[in-house]
Amino acid sequence: MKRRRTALLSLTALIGAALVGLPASGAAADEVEQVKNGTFDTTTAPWWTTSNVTAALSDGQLCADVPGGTANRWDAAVGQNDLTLVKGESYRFAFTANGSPDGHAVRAIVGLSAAPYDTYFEVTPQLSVSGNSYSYTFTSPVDTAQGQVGFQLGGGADPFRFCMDDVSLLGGVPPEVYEPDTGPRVRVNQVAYLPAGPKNATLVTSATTKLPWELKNSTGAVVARGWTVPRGTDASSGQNVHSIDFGAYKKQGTGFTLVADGETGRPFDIGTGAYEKLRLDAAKYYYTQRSGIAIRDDLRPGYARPAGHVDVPPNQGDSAVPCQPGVCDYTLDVTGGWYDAGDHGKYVVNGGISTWELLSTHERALTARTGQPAKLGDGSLAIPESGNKVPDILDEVRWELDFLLKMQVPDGQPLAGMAHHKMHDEQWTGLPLLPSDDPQKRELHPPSTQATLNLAATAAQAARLYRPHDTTFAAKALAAARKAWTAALAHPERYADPNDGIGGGAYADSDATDEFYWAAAELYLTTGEKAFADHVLASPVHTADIFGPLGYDWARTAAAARLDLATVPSRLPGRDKVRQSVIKGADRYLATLKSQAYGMPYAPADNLYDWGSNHQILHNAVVIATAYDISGASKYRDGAVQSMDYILGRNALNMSYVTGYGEVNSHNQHSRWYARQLDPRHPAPPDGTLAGGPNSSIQDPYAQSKLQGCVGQFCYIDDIQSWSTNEHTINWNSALTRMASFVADQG
Ligand code: 9MR
Repeated sequence: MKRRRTALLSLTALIGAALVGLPASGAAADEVEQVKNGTFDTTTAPWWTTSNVTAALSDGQLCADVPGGTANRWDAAVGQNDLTLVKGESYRFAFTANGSPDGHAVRAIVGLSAAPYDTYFEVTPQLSVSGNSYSYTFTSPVDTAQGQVGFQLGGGADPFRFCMDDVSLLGGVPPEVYEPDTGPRVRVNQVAYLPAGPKNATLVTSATTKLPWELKNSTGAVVARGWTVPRGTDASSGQNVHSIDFGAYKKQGTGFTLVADGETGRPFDIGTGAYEKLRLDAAKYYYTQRSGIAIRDDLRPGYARPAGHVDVPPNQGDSAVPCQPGVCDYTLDVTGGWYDAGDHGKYVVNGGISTWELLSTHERALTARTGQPAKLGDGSLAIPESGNKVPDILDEVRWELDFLLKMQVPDGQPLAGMAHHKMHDEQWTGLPLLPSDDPQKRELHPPSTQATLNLAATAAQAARLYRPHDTTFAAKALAAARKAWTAALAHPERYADPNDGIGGGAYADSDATDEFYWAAAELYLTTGEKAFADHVLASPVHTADIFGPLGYDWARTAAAARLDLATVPSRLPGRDKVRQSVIKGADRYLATLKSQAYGMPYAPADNLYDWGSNHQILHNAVVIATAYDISGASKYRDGAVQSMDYILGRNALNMSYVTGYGEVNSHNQHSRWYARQLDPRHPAPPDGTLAGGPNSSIQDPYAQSKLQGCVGQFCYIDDIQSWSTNEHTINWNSALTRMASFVADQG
């Protein structure tokens, strides 16, 4: 038994298993402990440390004082050498550890103790003061007698104390293979289909010829029947699938089920109500992301929390934030704004696309034939500003815009008018951690051309949309946008450092031509000035084919410009061609959607799902939806509406990626304050929170321990530790808000 498993798994270098909280192992006869003295009862021998680390026994653990100021993780370490590893053998690597103060990480490895110091297994958990147990399974890719277990502790600015106990490397354990529970093989939109809209489903089956299906209402009566269409092997999942089209059925109701091949799919509604609610929930997500303001329980029951990063200890506060050393000698008040995601960072680049997309949701409501501006109007979102006669969606976005404006370099400074790329903690912090409990120093990072142009674009767009409600703010925003534009022209190639990813994300981008195009477009649409039109028309991006397979995002912003130039009224020469280019892009996404047995407008090259693939699917749907707004052709409306099915459950994992929507849905998104999975005193993410979704690169250790070798749609796990597949962010929920709003408008 063991040999067979081992042979199978030697195909991959490592295979992961459960992490925290494994039951004590029922040791089989051939399980052999490789580590000597992992319990530290009387001595720390034979464990070694680097010379800068002092280790000693403390309460039956090994505790090490780790110095600050080292450059690399391995510059401060504790370890044990001379371990024997057998190729193809599966091992369980387990330990308990804690770190004080909170927020430090340990890189725990099993590797080679001599050059070239190969690493066979590694994981980098964040340590907490109270401590955690960790347990992983991996398969050794080599035979060696020079194996090492190492705990690398360096690379941080501040000293900390690290303690560990019960270190074990048990050989001969059966590898644990993660199998997601994907439920019934009939895959549907678990939320709702529109009565007059398309209704499609996917059946996973080994059958290669057509099968009968039945649609049942909530009483179990069959209300429609038909035949499946075999689609062969689906590349995005590796499954043999059929598709089902039950669009001829148009009656409203709840609790429908679809039955095929002896399986009953999860229940769903036919109606529009769910989308009206989703439009609101997706937009309400932003209030609880706010920094610098206490979240009120009367507005969000269960989500109240103190204001984050105001100047109340242990926060160092965002009202006088210095630059990283050597970057500037002033401080800025950068209070407010939204936290980016599950971290406490605030980034102009990602704030920009999110702001644009929410403002565009409002702008579309003003310009599109099916738009209904009152739906996100005053009083719709239960925010502190509700009742002030300004549309709530604009009030919410204003919270971020005010922050973006504060990130502009002040007059008199060398880079005046540019925007700092981002501000965040000096070091990564652990989970859970309320914004108000974050003790880290906060820093401004260098200004970048892209951030400056994000500011120019969104402030310019804001100027035209807030003008009817607040002329003073509109004028202030436009002045800031112009200033940013001028500064970007003067500094066209100041890019964020791709290695600046400690304590916050890098959001690095080495091409600003799309951001120049976007900012020029927004400035033109707001002012009508020829200089901006000239820049738009002269930009190579203006006529480039920008609607590629991945979809637009924070780094690729040309579509923001193109969609606005196509829909916001203007006298731009050649505007018809711009509109045609959107239709052409939509045709391509429609063709992709039709070719996919799961019916989504997404087929990335080599089936490599990108970080945040769910929002890219929604963004491709936005292009299709915009083609409908431009042309009125129903095929675009139907394509855009159908794209929601994938997000809401018609996918290989048979789950809705929106918290609170669908019978099985993502609800453990990576977050420092919606950390219910780690501590039930915290809430889960609020209803309407979108998970990032399948990400083929699985950058986080948790996903790596579970999903090695995953195919496309399977590269996702609903666990709080999986920050690369299961985070939530302001730029992903803006895509959801935009699409939920469109679909609700089609009711
Ligand atoms: O969404 C971002 C993705 O496109 C990048 O490849 C990745 C690495 O820079 O960062 C992602 O954004 C994260 C950001 O860096 C920090 N806050 C959370 C964001 C979502 O995971």
